[in-house]
Amino acid sequence: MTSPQRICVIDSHTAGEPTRVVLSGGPDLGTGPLSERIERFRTEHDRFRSAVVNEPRGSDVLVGALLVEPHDPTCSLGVLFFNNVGPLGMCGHGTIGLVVTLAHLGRIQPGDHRIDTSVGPVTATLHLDGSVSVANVVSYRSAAAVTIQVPGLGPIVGDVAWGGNWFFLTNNAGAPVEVASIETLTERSWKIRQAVNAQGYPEVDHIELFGKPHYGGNSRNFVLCPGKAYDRSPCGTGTSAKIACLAAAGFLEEGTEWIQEGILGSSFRGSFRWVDRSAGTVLPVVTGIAFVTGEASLILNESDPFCWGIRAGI
Ligand code: PYC
Repeated sequence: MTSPQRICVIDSHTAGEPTRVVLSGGPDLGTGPLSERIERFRTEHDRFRSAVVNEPRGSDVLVGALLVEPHDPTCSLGVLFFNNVGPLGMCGHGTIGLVVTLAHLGRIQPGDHRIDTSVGPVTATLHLDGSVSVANVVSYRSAAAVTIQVPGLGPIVGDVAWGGNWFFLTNNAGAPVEVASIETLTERSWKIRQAVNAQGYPEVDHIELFGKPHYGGNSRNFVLCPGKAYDRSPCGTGTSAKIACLAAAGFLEEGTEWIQEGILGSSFRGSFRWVDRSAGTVLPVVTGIAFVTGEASLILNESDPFCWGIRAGI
């Protein structure tokens, strides 16, 4: 019998959305760009992903963050994000959680930290008050006001945008964007996602619905993630995609703050600067707070029938 594998993790939540940082015990993905290493992770180590984030050790909502050596020479660390169904591109809440985790461990100090990800480097700033700002990857709206015919719902108009992940964003939430509607919003978003994918946008794996803010923000969102879990936070990449759409539509000026509330009422503060105004590309900066919730060793015992997590499929 082989001895169990131990994986050292730190858990946190960012505006309610959990992150599990894998400090050690992860697979050796070799060297090279993180875009290549995430493919190796996807094809050769999927059971590790599932073991870390899925039940019985995790849950559908948990996002994993595997610390790796950076490839980009300007970065001091690298991270690969993943969730209950596969790898993620960037992850805003996860980056904030990672920075707070590393500060908790005494590994980083307030200031700027360049972090390599599978979709490009980002800059995270740990502020003296413990909040974290993430200057995300270049973001943009790729399609404006497209009409999607959603079976059972009818036509839904929305934008398609990149904010480190691909989003379809619509104001047509169909129900109040509040906790009591979570089930309805989930089912609606899932139908929209399937229709969006079938009608010309196979890359979209996050759906973002907007409604009225409750706590003085500019907007409130509901974000459905690729594995059908809703984001408890306002979603960092979703806020970036929203800002890119607002900028492209001329509804938000460079440097002006946008407060994005999430479904639980927690919020991220965002703003942007133009990268190329004529191309509609922006650099969004998203600020939020995270709290460490646990330090643990995960134990992977091959004789456990659920050693590699429960992958129920959706
Ligand atoms: O904060 O970018 C984010 C995110 C993506 C998926 C879950 N959270």
